[in-house]
Amino acid sequence: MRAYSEQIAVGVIGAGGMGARHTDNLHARVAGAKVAGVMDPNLSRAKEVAARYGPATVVFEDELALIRDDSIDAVVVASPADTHAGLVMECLRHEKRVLCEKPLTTSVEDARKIVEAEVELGRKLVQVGFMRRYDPQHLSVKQAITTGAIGRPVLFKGWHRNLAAPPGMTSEFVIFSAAVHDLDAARWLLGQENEEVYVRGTSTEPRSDSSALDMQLIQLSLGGGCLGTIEVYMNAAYGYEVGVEVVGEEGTVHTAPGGSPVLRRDQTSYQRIESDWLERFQIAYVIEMQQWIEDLHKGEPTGPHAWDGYMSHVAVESCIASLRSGSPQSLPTPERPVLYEQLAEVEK
Ligand code: ISE
Repeated sequence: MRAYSEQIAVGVIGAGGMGARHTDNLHARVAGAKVAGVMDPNLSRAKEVAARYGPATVVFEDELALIRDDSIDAVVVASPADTHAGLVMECLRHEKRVLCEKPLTTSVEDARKIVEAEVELGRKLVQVGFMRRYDPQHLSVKQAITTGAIGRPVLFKGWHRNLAAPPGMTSEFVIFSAAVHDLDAARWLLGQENEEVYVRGTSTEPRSDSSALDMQLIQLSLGGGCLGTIEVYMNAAYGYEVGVEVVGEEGTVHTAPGGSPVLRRDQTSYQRIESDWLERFQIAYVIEMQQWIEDLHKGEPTGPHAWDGYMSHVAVESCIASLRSGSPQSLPTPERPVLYEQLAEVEK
């Protein structure tokens, strides 16, 4: 395994909104690392982002060249979802640690191959960008559950709203790109696996510019007798909002709405609502990156691992099957390799 110097040299693939957010955080808000390389198929965009960090940041024209380059210690993958599997596998071939944005892959088979490759290596090199696991509000909810403050959890309720759907959004995209976060949050917060899903959707057409099902409701059954609902609405129009409530036998815990101050005036209360995930989860992205870098200095990453990425995709695939068939779907129960002992290792 590579020995890192004081500053881990990170190469970032993808210089769009998410990639640039990670490079900015690495450069300005995270200790123990530097942005050593940036790659984006849009070369001028890559150059523009790299220029923020000075001449020592190399612009790569090829993502495989970045992964293979000896000067790059670890990789962040923030490119489009369908490129993730190939890039993560290449990192594993070169035994480089990789923080891959969600979803880990776009198929269960590819996620399984990543798990098998790690098991073969006998080490966890992959972390998946489920940033909610680092969000202080979600962590407080998790703490209330694990300390027993609400008693045995019986119901998970998640809501997830986007200001406006991206162009070309499909009904499947809503599940694999958006609901994947909520499916992971349910199993992580409750410490239970998703067992059955039932998904229905509706389209806000003609208000929305496509007939894709931009509002979807997922009903869940989890191990341990817990039920759940997840609402994903891609064209909510008023802002970006993510929230969760867990109802227990002795109480309930939920995230609070927004982090902005509440202004009260003229018998009215005002609070700004964030516009997107970059704004809502900025603190979570910084903590996620800082923790990942600290973990790399110490040893193995402690965040959501390849098995979590795989299990989230198992749930995604079952949700897509349910949406298409109109009936509930039971999730398969693959055996967890010993490499991934705990259901959820991020307790911080
Ligand atoms: C987007 O792709 C993300 O990754 C965000 O985290 C998620 O909240 C949003 O719904 C997705 O569209």
